[in-house]
Amino acid sequence: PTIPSPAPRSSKPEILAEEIIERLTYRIGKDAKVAKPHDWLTATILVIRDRIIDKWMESTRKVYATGDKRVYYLSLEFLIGRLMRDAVSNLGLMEQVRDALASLGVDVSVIAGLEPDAALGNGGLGRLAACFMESMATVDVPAYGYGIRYVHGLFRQQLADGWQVELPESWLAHGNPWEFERRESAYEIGFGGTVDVVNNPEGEPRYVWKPAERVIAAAFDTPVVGWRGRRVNTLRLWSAQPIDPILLDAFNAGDHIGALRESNKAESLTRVLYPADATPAGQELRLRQEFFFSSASLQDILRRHLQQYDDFTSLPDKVAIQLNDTHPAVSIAELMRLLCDVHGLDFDQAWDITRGTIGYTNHTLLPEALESWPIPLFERLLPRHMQIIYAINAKVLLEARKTKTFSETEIRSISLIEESGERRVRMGNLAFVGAHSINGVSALHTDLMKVTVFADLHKLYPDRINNKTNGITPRRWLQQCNPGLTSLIRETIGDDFLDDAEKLKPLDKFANDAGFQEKFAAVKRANKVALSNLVASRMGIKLDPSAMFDIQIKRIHEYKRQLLNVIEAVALYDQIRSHPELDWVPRVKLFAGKAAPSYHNAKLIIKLINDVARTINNDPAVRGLLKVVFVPNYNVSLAEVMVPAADLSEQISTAGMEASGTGNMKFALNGALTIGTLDGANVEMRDHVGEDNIIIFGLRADEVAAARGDGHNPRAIIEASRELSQALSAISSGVFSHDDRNRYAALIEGIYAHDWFMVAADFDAYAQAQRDVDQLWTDPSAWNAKAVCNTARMGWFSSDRTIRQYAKEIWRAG
Ligand code: DL6
Repeated sequence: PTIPSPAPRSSKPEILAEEIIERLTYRIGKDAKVAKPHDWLTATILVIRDRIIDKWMESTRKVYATGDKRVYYLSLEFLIGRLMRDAVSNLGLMEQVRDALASLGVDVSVIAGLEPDAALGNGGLGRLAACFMESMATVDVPAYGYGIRYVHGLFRQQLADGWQVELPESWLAHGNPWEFERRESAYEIGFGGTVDVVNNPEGEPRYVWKPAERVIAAAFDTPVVGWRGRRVNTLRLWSAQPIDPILLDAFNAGDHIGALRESNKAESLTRVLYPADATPAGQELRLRQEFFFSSASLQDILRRHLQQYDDFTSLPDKVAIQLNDTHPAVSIAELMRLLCDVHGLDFDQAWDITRGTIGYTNHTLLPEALESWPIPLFERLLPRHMQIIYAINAKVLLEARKTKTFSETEIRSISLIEESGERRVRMGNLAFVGAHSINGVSALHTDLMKVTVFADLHKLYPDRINNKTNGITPRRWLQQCNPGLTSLIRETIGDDFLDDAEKLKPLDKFANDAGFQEKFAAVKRANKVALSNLVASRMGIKLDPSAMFDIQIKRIHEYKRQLLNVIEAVALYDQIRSHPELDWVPRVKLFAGKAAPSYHNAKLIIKLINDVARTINNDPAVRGLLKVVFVPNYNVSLAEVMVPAADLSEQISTAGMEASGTGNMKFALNGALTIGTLDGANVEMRDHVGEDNIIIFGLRADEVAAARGDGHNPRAIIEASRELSQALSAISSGVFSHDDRNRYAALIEGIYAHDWFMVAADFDAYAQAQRDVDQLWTDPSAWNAKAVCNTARMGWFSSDRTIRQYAKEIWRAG
């Protein structure tokens, strides 16, 4: 039969309003007279969702019809945040939805604020995946994101007496109107068990894995709509379900708890997101999560491929799989298993297909962040995969030896198996050898990859490492979070930049235009007032919007050096008290970010910021010239308020340690000046915005490496800097911690003893750079000119550009 398509939907406010009432009544079962704000939110989302679905189906049909290559982005994290404003804005329905709701007596901004933040990620890596999803839809790449539907995303952070306390986050508690469960896309995932060998007279023996345990991976799909609704892609998140929801025999025998044991065990697989971003979780459950979502995604990908094509020879031409870090690296062994054991390909053919299909993105050089698994654990959980990894390793090592150019030390570093100490599988090496492309996320990071972690693998496969500098979606990080600035830019240079962020460039001409500067500053001030209101209502702290808002928001890490920032605050506090006669620039230092629950020093740094804040904010001698504020529970929605309100953006990592950073890009796009080291993407930001429009200080990556090798003497440096030694001794002697004078002694002793993160080494340069910033602030016209240049010149950092590069140079898709 010919099935008619639904009629196109009108976007007139009165029709939207009618539909909202219809959903409220028939889908939610509420009378408009008694509906609560969350009911209005759900009804509105359902109406928007319907408009997305039409385009979603169109996009899916199109790729079947054209045979275009599909891209699969495998990531354990998607930090997507709220979706409603994103979807409405990308569909171009902002005003219509606002008017429709207003006609029903509902304020869109009130209900939008009720949407839970989907915090299915820790930080940069997860947020990048979310920006990429939106950009892939925008630039018309047919793509699927694959990840885990965690019941509990990243923990909620509360402060108790200045200490971080972690509380569970439950974004799904009241349902999720965006998602669709796909009962037909469910796969069995095995763990443990044994491997049988079946001899095959015609070729290689066949291996049959007989897992001891099985769970079901069930698919939940969320549509991701690109700019102007051009294309809608799918974010498919897997949820673990038991094969038997209840063991009835056990239940009938009276073992009511035991009857649910299997079910609980299965569901626990996808219950929580691991809350550490730079240290591998190292626990069995994490490896289970990694395999669970990799296997489900690959089974789904192969099934879809076979629906359209006869065999897998065309896989590299029709499918690109991108591994977001090593978390999905076990996919390489699983794809080999599926191709060889399930679909009967021989090993070498499967290996060529696997490598032709897979790409790997590395996001960190921190040695402690590189994943590896103890062999006994890996072998017990994934016995067939362990065999495959040994076979791959043999192949790679043979290839290396054949060249006769590798020493035994280099061969050991290429090996997929760590042999010193406990034997472990190195997931970075597995990802490297199983991928045709290995990319870093900024130019500096990519260069360092070639000479550090992957030096020997790079020597063996010199054409594989390439760079794809990160980007951010300008829809969320300019248009939606900063509507004031967006309107001002539109009225000044027209609308071209909405479709191509590099078309922000013409704004440059207005950098020194007094009239434009005035409007630009007024927008910034309004954003600062909004942030001040948020801080006042959440924390009861009053901020002065005419002070400089100096903001550092990101995960708390020693290498990101929030400690350097707070030590400088202490030094400045001393200076203000010692020289009350000077014209100090009023500053508010704002911090926000979460620490991994097991990261002792990171949690101590949060406490230190809060201790310092209490002392400074309550000292009348400071006369409000300096305030320090730690805003709790940093998440995407909070960033959307803080980023547009910043005057100064702190990007001060130890050079060589931040792979890229993406917060740095968000701030600069919104007209903040960056104070930063030559690290990660700061280097390319300096090239784009111009060195007069960014404040760079401190050691470079090669100088850090040299200092570490050369016996850096922090004690001598500290003794030579009066400001630094006074600040450090104030902190370590308990000036800010009367209740526990020794609280910070060990933290500060680390700076004297080894200063691994170069806090002492960079302090004087940082403090001087801050005084230069103060000087600049006293000339508002010069400041604003630089701020405007930042906005005008940041278009290149759009994730649309990044995705186009991935599509052209890695995926050959789109
Ligand atoms: O590539 C996205 C993001 C980078 O911008 C950050 O510089 C980098 O730290 C982060 N990496 C991770 C993984 N582990 N660590 N650390 O989150 O990726």
